[in-house]
Amino acid sequence: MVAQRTDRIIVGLGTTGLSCARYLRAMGVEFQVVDNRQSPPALEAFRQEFADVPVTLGEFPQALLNDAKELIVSPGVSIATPAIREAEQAGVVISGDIDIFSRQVKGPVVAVTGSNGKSTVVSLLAAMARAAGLKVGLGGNLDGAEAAPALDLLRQDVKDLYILELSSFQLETTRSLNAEAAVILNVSDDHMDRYEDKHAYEAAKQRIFIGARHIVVNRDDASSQPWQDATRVLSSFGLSVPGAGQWGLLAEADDYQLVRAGERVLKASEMRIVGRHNLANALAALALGDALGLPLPAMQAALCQFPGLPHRCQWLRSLRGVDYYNDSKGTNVGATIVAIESLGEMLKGRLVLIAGGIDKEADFSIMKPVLQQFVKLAVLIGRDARHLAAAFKDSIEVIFAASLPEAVNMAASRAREGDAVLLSPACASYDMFRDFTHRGQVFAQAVEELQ
Ligand code: UMA
Ligand code: ADP
Repeated sequence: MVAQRTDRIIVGLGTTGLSCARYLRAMGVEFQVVDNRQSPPALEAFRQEFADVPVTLGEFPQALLNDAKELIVSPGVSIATPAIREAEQAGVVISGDIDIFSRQVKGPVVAVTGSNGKSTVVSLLAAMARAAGLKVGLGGNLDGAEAAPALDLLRQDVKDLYILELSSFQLETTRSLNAEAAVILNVSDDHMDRYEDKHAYEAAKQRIFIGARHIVVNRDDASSQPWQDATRVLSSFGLSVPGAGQWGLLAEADDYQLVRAGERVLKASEMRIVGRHNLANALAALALGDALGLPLPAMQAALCQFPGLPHRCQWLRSLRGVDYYNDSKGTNVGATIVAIESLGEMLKGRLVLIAGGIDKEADFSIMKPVLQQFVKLAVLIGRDARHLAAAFKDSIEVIFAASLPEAVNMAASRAREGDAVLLSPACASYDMFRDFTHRGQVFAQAVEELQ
């Protein structure tokens, strides 16, 4: 089908592109689709549902883009892509699914971004809101059976509350958001292959505060502060003793108390999720829930019951005194450092780390202290294994595996009673797997098959 000009063009035919198409069709709006890959993942599903809509694959058709009124750009496509920039300079509006969502949504929205902990915090907050009897729409960047791309949520019944996990990529194209409550949980290096520098990455994250009514900040991370409108900061969380109206921790004998100012809320040992990072995540969810007016008993009940998410420091199995953990969602250096620290502190022995994949131009040298303290061996896989090896080899022993199952076998043969094997790649998965979920599944299967 020859593509004639249309006002709206969806750029990218993955999960987001498909959700945009379904939404625009439901609204009776005409559109067409472009993707610079030859076989994008949602192509087959799209052709079945939208046989009448033109799809242009391969190099972006510049004239068609320049002639449109609006490009709805998927998060995987940078707005700095020359073809998108040129269309913008020709006067075309650049938007994205979150931008459309925020203009059309009928209920309050909570928006959560950050380098790590987003999925855990939005899932916890959703559990809290549901425990309080609210109907919740949960989605955005979040993956998994419980989540939906943002625009799919608008094709369901109206909800009492919408909770969105947002990536910096999604925020790039978001011009208005107007969240009831918004937070940048933390910032550490990620996606340095996509951004010119850390400032550009942080600037994308700052867009979460556009029009926000309550801003929650992390006292332990200056990057979570808004660059503008500091007067709208209403509450904070952190791993220190909190001031009035703030959330934090009190150290007790062998435990921690999660507290709001002087008021005790919950003991850390009452929660099923473990590690200092999860204390921060629980406090962030409490601060957001509080900003929304959720009752404390519902929030406490949800915190006690929340089992944690799969692929995040998930315990799989114990074999001959060795525990196996799946942290496939550890896709950047910051997440992997946290996984090593929180498991390393609990262990009698040491960790065998399985890492590697697409390095996103990260700086692995900052892992040196935790590697030296907790890790005895790294088994490296994937496209950029040698980059990781160059940074690791002065601290610990490094070996290479050709596949993840081979890495599991090598790790199992080297781990001794009291040690643990941890998959926390510090890298993206797309060189060897469909996504981090697929990588976690392959790991779990290989661990299951160990004799
Ligand atoms: N791509 C092209 N050409 C195109 C369009 C896409 O090469 O024309 C490539 C991108 O560079 C990318 C891949 O295709 O590598 C996927 O891009 P996409 O925009 O089509 O992605 P979706 O399938 O729509 O999934 C996106 C999020 N993925 C990314 O931002 C890469 C999903 O988050 C999210 O669940 C989904 O939208 C629904 O909102 C996943 C993710 O990995 C979990 N996110 C990153 C992260 O958390 O670190 C940001
Ligand atoms: P995200 O959605 O931002 O990727 P997740 O909640 O899925 O975050 O957690 C991914 C991984 O990041 C976890 O397995 C853990 O290793 C690490 N992590 C989780 N919470 C935090 C935090 N608050 N600070 C640093 N690292 C964290």
